[in-house]
Amino acid sequence: MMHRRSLLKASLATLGAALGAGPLAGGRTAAPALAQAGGQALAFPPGFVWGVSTSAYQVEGAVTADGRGPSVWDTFSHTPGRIVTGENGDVACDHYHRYLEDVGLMAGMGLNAYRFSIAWPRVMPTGTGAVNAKGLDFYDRLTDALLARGIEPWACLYHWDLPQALQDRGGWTNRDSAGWFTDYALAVAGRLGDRVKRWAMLNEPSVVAIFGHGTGDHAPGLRGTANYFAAIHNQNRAQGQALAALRQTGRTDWSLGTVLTVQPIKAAGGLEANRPAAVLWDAVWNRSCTDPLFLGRYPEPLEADFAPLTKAGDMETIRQPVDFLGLNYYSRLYQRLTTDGLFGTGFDGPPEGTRRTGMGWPVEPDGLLEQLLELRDRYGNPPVYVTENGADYYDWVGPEGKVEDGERIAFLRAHLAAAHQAIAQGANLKGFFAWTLLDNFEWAEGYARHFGLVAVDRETLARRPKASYYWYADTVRRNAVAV
Ligand code: GCO
Repeated sequence: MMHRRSLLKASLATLGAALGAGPLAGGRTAAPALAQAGGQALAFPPGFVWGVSTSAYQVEGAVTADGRGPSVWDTFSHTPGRIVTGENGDVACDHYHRYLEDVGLMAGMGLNAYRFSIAWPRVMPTGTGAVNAKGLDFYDRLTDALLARGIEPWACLYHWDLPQALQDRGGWTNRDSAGWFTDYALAVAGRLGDRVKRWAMLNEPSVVAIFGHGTGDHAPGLRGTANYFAAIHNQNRAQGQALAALRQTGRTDWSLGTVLTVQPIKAAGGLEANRPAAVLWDAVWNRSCTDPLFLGRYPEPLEADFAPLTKAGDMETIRQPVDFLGLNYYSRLYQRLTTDGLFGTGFDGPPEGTRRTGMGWPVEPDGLLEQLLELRDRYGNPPVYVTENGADYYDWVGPEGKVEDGERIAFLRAHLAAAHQAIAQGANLKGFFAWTLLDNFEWAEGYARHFGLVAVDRETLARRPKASYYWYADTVRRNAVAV
């Protein structure tokens, strides 16, 4: 590990010098000269969408402002022992008050899209019933600010911050949740839909089900497979019901989709003995969401478990046409058999020699290619946007006070090259959103993890663009990645 770090540090100095990252001079950034290692630039198709993604609880802060109600993440992060660092999202990046500066940072990169999430507890403080107009006003202001800078708003309706009042009624384990979500979705789209055209229903329902309801590592901290199955099925139903309801409004200028985490799952150590663990985990993590949405059925290993939860008409509700699929890709997942895992399987490491991010996640850009081709082949090649890809690294501050995050640049460059290759092989990939704009509240890890293109000083909340910010701006400007 030490060895790898120091090697990278050396190569960083070279890269940093080549980048010559300059200060952010209001408005669009003057693109620094890019290192042309091989001198080759991989061009993306015209109209390729370039953006960044964030989520409400991770950046907004202002958790009691303008009538916002508590969410499960407020409760969870304020429960001792739940967050590794003992921190919470009360302040986060204060994006709620600093959104104009943040939109300026995005404009400085020349982005044409911003994926953010809407906090349900701002819009409906207790989850159902009357709309809190002041809460929606924030997204109204944000939308207008984005459009004024030529950035298309991509709104995700749910990124994990369920109103606590709904959790008190069973949350996603309650079948009524599909109706609650649909009413909320209609209220939001009704207010913003004259300007927001891109709507994603959920973010990573399988992660909510696995870590929030199965292992208890995320809010609301429930455990056990029964909670997992209920949370998957009801989120799938909520997603389908809301998609259908939004479509029934007859708005033809809306593009409706959802965001899933889909990662290739492999048997740890390449061992035959671990193959059943990989097959099962593929069903638990990926296919419990993708198969019902695109194929109208649950994956074979879990069919019998979902059967008692599935009422007449459910699968028709869940199987909805989508105008796009948002793919969040980070790395392959390696699974082994173990007696103490949620499903008798557990996470294992990648093959020896695989590089890792600060978070310990494998760096596997070829896994993105593999995943995009699987979506092409298994699900009829739907229009896909990579809605999250990025990495946590320890950020070096160079001699001139610049954040020299060459590892993040290398990570993104390699993944964009893989994305380019996937398009060349016929994958229907239409855009890429880096995770993420700002260093932010990384769930159970608190603020210890840094995925941002922009650093945020935890004392002053001052924003400082990293080298990756300037590199991404240059990539966006060229509509091509230099490799
Ligand atoms: C997720 C979420 C993001 C995370 C990011 C890094 O995938 O977990 O969508 O909110 O912060 O993925 O872990």
